Amino acid sequence: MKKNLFLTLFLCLFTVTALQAQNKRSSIPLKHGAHRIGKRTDAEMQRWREHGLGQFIHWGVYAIPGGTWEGKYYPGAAEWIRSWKEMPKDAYDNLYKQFNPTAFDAKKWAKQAKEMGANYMIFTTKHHDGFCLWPSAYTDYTIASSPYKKDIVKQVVDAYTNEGIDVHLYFSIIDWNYQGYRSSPPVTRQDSISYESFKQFTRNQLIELLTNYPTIKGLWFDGSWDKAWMNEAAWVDQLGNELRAMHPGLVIGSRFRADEFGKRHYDTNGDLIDDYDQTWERDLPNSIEDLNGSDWDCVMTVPENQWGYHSEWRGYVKTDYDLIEMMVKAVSMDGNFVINFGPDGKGNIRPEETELAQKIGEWMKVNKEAIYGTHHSNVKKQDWGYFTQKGNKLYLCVFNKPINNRLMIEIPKGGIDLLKACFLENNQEVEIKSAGRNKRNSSLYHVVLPDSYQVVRPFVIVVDTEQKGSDKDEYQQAKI
Ligand code: H79
Repeated sequence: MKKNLFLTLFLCLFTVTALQAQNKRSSIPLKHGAHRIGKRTDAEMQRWREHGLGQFIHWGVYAIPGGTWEGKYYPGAAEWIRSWKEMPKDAYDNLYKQFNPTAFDAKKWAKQAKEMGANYMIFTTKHHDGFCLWPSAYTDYTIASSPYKKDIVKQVVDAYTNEGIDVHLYFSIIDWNYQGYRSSPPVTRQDSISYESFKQFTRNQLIELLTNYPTIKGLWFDGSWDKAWMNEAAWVDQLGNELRAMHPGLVIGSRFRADEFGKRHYDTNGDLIDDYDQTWERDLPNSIEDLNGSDWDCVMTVPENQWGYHSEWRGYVKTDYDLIEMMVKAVSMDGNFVINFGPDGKGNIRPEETELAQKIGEWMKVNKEAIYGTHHSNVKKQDWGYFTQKGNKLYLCVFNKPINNRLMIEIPKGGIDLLKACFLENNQEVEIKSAGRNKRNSSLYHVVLPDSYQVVRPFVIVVDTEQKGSDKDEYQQAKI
């Protein structure tokens, strides 16, 4: 008996240690966790993956106060002003009566986004305040009740789609306007009835959006951290299935639902929920290892933390340089980068954002080949910048020009041959010189910049490469 117990204990310990040695995760059967291990492989997702650069637009009635109320400055994010103690809720909830954005021109916005180089955009159909920018049949708190009246979502979807920019719709689960909305799980019977009506309302609105705007490519959810919502894992999962069935190819990130144990983004077994990792808000990973092999995007504000229009940006405001570097860094780790814009209450995109869009667009005009459809390169990162890659082309995106004008590249034994290097900006060829081998038997090369080269902005060198003949198979394997 004792012997058996020892044997059992030993076997348990052995199994746990063996699993740990293999770094295996737990595998609890989940009904509402990830429904797929690994990336989606369909054409719609591949298209999303290749976007590189996107635009976010936060627009709603919060653009009217623009982060101030009766001369007082709201230091939080402008779209959150309703939650500020200085802002009477009643005053906020009547702002829609003044919402009349006479300068709104969706075509102008879309043209500017196109010129910036955005391949997709995300538009706030409804933020936490609950105000709908489309004429929803399920509430009166919509654009149809404002003096403006016209469907804003439709104009945005059509204008961007006509420019060849894919549209994704932002939708907040939090809804401060809907009477039945609860952030905490219902306790009383009355709460349960209210929350059921909120769930139906949410479902109706999502079906309405997919019905009204069939050309959209995805839904970008927010506010799904409410405990009440997280408690509804089975119902939300079913809703997701329903939406996907209605709209094949629909892209939904990891911020829509929790699993049955309340785990968000990555389920109890550590697997990504839904199509891409949506945790990278105002934050970038440092290395590809931080990403668990997931698709992902990063959504970034221009000032520190303002999404909706704030009339007075305080603190550091990112420059075109900062945003271009973040975009390249994201793409070098297989992510998309999305820059947020917050138009004002009249529908104008503020001059600072217009200028950024123009400057980023100028850079993209010259260097977009290094961004669109490119991916992470296995070539080891160097301090001068970031590598991206597409087929046999390796892109050296240079942000820190070395003072010796030599860009180091390290190629492991059996890797690729570097054939030819050129500036993307003018096709001018640059020399590639061998710099010997290092201790690990990797080949070192220097791409030698002309002494006369004056850096005025980040630049890209494209290197044509070829797999080494005898080692082709080995390299292919290394790539996987
Ligand atoms: O629309 C923009 C913001 O208004 C919205 N998301 C972006 C895209 C946003 N809402 N809240 N936040 C961003 C940050 C709030 C974070 C918190 Fe929480 C919610 C802190 C506590 C509750 C999520 C859940 C983070 C920690 C727990």
